[in-house]
Amino acid sequence: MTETPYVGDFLKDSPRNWGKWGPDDEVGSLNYLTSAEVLRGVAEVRSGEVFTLQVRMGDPSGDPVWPGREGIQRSNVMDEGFFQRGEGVETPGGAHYSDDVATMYLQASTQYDSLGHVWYDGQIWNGYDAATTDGAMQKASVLPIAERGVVGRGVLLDVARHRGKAALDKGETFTHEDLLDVARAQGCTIEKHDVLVIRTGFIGSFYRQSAEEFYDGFLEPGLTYSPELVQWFQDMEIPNLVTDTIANEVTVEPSSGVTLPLHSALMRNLGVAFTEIAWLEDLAAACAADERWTFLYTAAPLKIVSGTGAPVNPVVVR
Ligand code: UVW
Repeated sequence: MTETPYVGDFLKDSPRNWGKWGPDDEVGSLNYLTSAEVLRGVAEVRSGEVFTLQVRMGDPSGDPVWPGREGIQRSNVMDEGFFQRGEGVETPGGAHYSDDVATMYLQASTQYDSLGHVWYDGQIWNGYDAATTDGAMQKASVLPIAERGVVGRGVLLDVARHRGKAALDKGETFTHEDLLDVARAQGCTIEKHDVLVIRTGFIGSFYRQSAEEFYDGFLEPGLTYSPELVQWFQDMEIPNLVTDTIANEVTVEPSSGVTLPLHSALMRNLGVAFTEIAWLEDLAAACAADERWTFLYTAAPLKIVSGTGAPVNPVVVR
């Protein structure tokens, strides 16, 4: 059996955008989303329909998360019962209120990863020392992405629908060539600087089965690494990859056995922003109904200082 290569060797000739936007950059390929790109997105709005792309947080039936993480733990620490028992602090005027406390993995819902979330060879995005992640991310945290916001032209590529499936199978892969085929079949084009929104149906399938079935032999479907795919992202200057999977790519790259190499090749090396666990079922149904697959994409993760990532509820207007 051949050994799985070290990711740094596997990606040794992979392109990088380090330094392209200066030595202090922390938002990477989001720099492609200039004001002109915002207006290109706005020009796609036709019907005024609005779609929110976050999954529910704290759903009693469970939240889809990477194995080993947990969904949000929300608990109520103030409610009418406190006031009835005389434990609530009454205020002049007598209005009562409720309070919740929550604990969560910042990657445990629809989220933006910080550009420094994944690394190898002791360096994160833009060449910052990986030691800057110790304790709290001093560089390339989610905060600069949150403060900037993400607005541009989005294009939905419905790979599941194209393959005639409610959801792709575990471990099922596709390439950038497949995305071009999907776009052709949908009658739309992927343009330079588009926010790529890719539907696999996988997160939708989480809500139709038991957690045991969903996590059994955990192997998400998704984009799979090739040097050509990485070069295509580089040539197309893609700012943001959004998918309805937990990790935006096939869990294990089948030919090498490397886990999640696109996190390194696209996020760490090119500075492509990753948005994961997106809810795309409603948007995809609307796009299929009137065969319009492009829209205004807007998003801003929470401004969590030093965050490795942050929850987000992207808003699409079409
Ligand atoms: C991992 O870090 C494993 O994945 P994600 O990008 O989904 O947080």
